[in-house]
Amino acid sequence: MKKYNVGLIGAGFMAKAHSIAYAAMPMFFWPAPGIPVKKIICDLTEEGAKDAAARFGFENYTTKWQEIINDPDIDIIDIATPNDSHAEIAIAAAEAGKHIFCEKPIARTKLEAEAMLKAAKLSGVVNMLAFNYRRTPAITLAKKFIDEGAIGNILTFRGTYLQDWSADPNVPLSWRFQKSIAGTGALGDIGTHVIDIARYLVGDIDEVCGLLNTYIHERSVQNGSLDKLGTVKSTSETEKALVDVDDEVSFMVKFKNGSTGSIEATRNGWGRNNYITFEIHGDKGSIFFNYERRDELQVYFADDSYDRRGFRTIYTGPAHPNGEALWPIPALGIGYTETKIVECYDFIKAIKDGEEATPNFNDGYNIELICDAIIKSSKEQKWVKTGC
Ligand code: SOE
Repeated sequence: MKKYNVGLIGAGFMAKAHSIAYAAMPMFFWPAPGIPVKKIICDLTEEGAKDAAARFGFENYTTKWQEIINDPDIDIIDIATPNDSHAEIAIAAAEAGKHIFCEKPIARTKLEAEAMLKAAKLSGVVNMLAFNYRRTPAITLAKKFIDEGAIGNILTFRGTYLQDWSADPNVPLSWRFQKSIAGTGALGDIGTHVIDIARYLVGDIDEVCGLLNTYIHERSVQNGSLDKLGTVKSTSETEKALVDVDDEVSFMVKFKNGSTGSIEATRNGWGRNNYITFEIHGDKGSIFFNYERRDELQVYFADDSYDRRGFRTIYTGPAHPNGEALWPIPALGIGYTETKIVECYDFIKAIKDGEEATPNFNDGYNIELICDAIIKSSKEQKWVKTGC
């Protein structure tokens, strides 16, 4: 079985998720399409990198990501750093002929995304973005039902991604609140996950009409670069700085196929944790999903006899997408980790088969076009074509 040497750049929350996936993927998918080998990890400081290597199971560590790119033994570059370094690392990786797995959103701007797409196309390396939620078996099942025509032609998509980790003004200013590092706020960080799901299930987006809001305009500067996602609070004495990204975004969409919809994302929605939901209405039925109950898919088929009509709950298990590889009993429990393991399998399989992975840099670029159009629409208060 072929081995693929991984160089992971970044050592935070996402590095943890990716490391688990590299280790666990062959335990779930056997025979595996290949065995990822955790070769080297990079963090900003010697201490951080050494610690990350020990914790996440890497053979080696460095503080210079360029060393990993230049290492001929490395097959895969995994980018799990904040958004401002995605473009530079990904372009260097593509030029060195390495396959690339990159955290979402692809970059800070459409220009950066375009450059990444161009570099990846030129080199022909497999490239993939970590929009993992579409790998939740219930969402993949929704896609299967839609493709089979089980709910007919799609009329509307209503999606949300609501979190509350930044609702408290005492949550300090991490990189996620800074335009120079993150590009945008809730829009790029979590709104893009729903855009990815909408594109996956319904199709590409032609036009948007959006509104961005920032509610907390300044926060205390965070100690250290690691994002603590609301788990630490600042004291009143700490130095304050401006938040220059959105806390919340809502927008209406017109899909290219004529369907319509709406999407909302916030990190300030008290009481909501990882509230990714969508309701899709077709002309023959409906589908509803809530990530906080991610083993379940709610479906309504209008073809059912009149006295039996109603939403029913399907608990995903062995009969459903990737079910045989995951757990043998429905509702045993799908988690964030399982979505990352399926994602890892699809990525390694694409490399082995010499095929395109999805979602890839082209998808990421199109999502950036959509984000750009939402920002323009919010500024100019009008519908804007995405150019996708
Ligand atoms: C923070 O909002 C965050 O960590 C996102 O960046 C991730 O993409 C999401 O999956 C969980 O929340």
